[in-house]
Amino acid sequence: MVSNSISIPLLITTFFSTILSILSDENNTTSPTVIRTFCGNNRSQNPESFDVNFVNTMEIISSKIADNGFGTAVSGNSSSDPVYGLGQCFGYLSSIDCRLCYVQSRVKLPLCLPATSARIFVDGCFLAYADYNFSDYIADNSDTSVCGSNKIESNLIEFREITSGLVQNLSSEAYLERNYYKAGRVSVSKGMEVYGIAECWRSLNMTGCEECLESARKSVVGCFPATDGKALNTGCYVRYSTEPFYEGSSQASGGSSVLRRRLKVALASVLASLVVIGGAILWAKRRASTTSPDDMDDSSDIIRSISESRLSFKYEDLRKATNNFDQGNKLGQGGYGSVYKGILPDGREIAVKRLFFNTRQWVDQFFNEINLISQVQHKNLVKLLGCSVEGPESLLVYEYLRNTSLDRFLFDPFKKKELDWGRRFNIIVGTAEGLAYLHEASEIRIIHRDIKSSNILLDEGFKPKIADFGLARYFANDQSHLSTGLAGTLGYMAPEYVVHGQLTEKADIYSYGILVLEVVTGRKNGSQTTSEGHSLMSQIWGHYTSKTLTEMLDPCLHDQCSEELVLNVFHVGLLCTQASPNLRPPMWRVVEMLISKARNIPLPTQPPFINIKGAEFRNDGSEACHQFSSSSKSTVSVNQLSLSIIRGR
Ligand SMILES: *[C@@H]1O[C@H](CO)[C@@H](O)[C@H](O)[C@H]1NC(C)=O
Ligand SMILES: *[C@@H]1O[C@H](CO)[C@@H](O)[C@H](O)[C@H]1NC(C)=O
Ligand SMILES: *[C@@H]1O[C@H](CO)[C@@H](O)[C@H](O)[C@H]1NC(C)=O
Ligand SMILES: *[C@@H]1O[C@H](CO)[C@@H](O)[C@H](O)[C@H]1NC(C)=O
Ligand SMILES: *[C@@H]1O[C@H](CO)[C@@H](O)[C@H](O)[C@H]1NC(C)=O
Ligand SMILES: *[C@@H]1O[C@H](CO)[C@@H](O)[C@H](O)[C@H]1NC(C)=O
Ligand SMILES: *[C@@H]1O[C@H](CO)[C@@H](O)[C@H](O)[C@H]1NC(C)=O
Ligand SMILES: CC(=O)N[C@H]1CO[C@H](CO)[C@@H](O)[C@@H]1O
Repeated sequence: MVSNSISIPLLITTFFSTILSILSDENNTTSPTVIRTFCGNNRSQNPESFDVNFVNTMEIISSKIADNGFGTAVSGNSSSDPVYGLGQCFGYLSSIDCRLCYVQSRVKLPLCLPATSARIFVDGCFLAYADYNFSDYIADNSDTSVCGSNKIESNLIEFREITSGLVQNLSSEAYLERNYYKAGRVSVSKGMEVYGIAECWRSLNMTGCEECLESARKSVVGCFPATDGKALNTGCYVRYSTEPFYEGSSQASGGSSVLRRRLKVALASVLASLVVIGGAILWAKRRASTTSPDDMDDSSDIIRSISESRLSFKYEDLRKATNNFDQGNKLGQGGYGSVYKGILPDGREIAVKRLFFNTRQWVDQFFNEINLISQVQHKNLVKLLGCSVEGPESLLVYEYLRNTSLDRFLFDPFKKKELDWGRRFNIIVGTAEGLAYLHEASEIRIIHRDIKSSNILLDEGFKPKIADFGLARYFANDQSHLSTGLAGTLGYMAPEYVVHGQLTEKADIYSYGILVLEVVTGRKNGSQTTSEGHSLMSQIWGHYTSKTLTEMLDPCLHDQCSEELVLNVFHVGLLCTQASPNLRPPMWRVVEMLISKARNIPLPTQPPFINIKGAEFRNDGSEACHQFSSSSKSTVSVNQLSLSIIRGR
């Protein structure tokens, strides 16, 4: 159910996005293509802090690149997994295209994690990170060239001579340019033009740039007689092509199919503008509001129409509300971005999430998603108040909860005393209710994917509210968020999800089970192993089989509740973490088991897992997340219970 005031802008938005995709690409793929990704061979020793630094570095680069098409950054320090980064758009991109290209590279690059270094060449930009300062590096042994598969069929000798002349000229001139960028074209024969560019990263000095280009030139001419060649070097990029690949290159190339295409596109955009203007007028009339018809570019139009919705916040307001995203206001870091506390001019307290991914590219779909999620409301779900898409980055606005998150209490030796049995039980039940609602009762079926103690927020009365739900749907196609955001939460992930990528509600139920056991034992899974090296889960299972489960109860809770109740909760936790997804009860049943007085709950029959070689798997963690199908080292078979599972922190 969408009200009128929203549906019309959305309509326009959808329409516009269709037009935009036609404009930008004939086959409806708006993302620039990835030329090649190079992942380093070394793995990070400490993936969690490495990932955080990675994200911070990318956040800095994102803002620098938006300003001037180039940026370097470093986060962390030498003793704590520093991450250096460098990003640059090629000289021919407009600033909007540059951001789109950056987004594409930013989304794809984390697939290399936990490698300690990686770089990616996208058609239009470059992005790299490493655990050392590489900003003046010009070469390494992975430098290579990528040649097109089409070959020149006639005038081969002229082509060779003239194209190598062009490449020679460009690469010997680019380093003298202010921005180390030079583009040019020559005519080989009638009807055949060759276009080329040469460009260095701006962090190099002049001699470095000259050297790099010289080596790139040698490598790219090795592509002859391919019609397209690209040299991908550590410090620079050289390309030639018979296609006009850079902007501005096609204007003079008369008579070609390109020109005709441009014409068609121009016609389409005129038509589109007419329709949009018509739509806008209609909409403006309905809303009886005045919208200034200033000339903005296409994406601003989408954004403007969204800005009018009730869910929309002004970027500027949110920036002010959070005191310019002051570190002191930072509440934490979630799967999709960092969260800051803010106070609106009217005194309302809010939590503002800065998304890792700049969603400008998919702004319309994204907004649609926000619209849907904002309709999913339940007392145990954090309320989404709206978003901001018009500024330099995408922000989400949530209600603010006073008492931060469950982990801050549960794993703090002093604060955990505030969580008496009654509060803990309410948290367990409330979380189950919220999750049951997400799985079954909301209009859209939502699998949370990231249930863990830091995603359970607490209000003043210590009532639990689940945070961070819904977005996973939107980012579902991008496994990359797994490696950035979830790396630290692998301890909660169901074996079938980690290993086979099978994502159903059952994976949430597993995570919920881990959460329940953490809440009653007051221990974090994996953080406290006994001298014999037993994990929390195997300890619990051991006590369950020898009927001494109450010994695992958090000492703070002794004498606060009946043994029967405690055992009931333990059993629910164990039922939910059984290795076979089919044996885990659905959430509505969990709620029933927890609150019914009948206590006729089945007994867990299967241990959570048998931890054979947890340590070995650990380093493979984030890789396993996005390479589900690949045969990874681990030998896992859920049914045979011969599991080796990722260790928690
Ligand atoms: C889009 O077009 C490019 C070349 O024009 C092609 O390589 C690519 O496979 C196409 N993508 C899809 C999804 O069709
Ligand atoms: C990988 O680690 C080895 C040994 O620590 C080091 O010598 C090498 O330079 C590293 N390689 C990269 C690409 O970081
Ligand atoms: C560097 O990291 C160490 C260990 O995490 C920390 O104690 C120290 O304060 C950091 N130094 C700086 C300058 O950030
Ligand atoms: C990285 O190295 C370059 C050149 O040596 C230097 O200018 C730059 O400041 C260094 N960056 C950092 C973050 O140390
Ligand atoms: C390269 O530069 C030289 C000198 O400016 C010029 O004569 C020649 O035509 C150029 N070659 C190409 C292919 O642009
Ligand atoms: C330029 O950078 C290179 C490394 O890429 C370095 O070896 C050289 O000393 C630098 N030259 C100057 C003049 O700074
Ligand atoms: C819990 O901790 C143990 C030991 O640290 C580990 O083997 C297990 O994979 C962790 N995660 C889960 C989901 O139990
Ligand atoms: C850490 C924190 O903010 N704790 C607060 C949780 O809520 C209770 C009740 O409002 C406060 O007394 C605590 O200070």
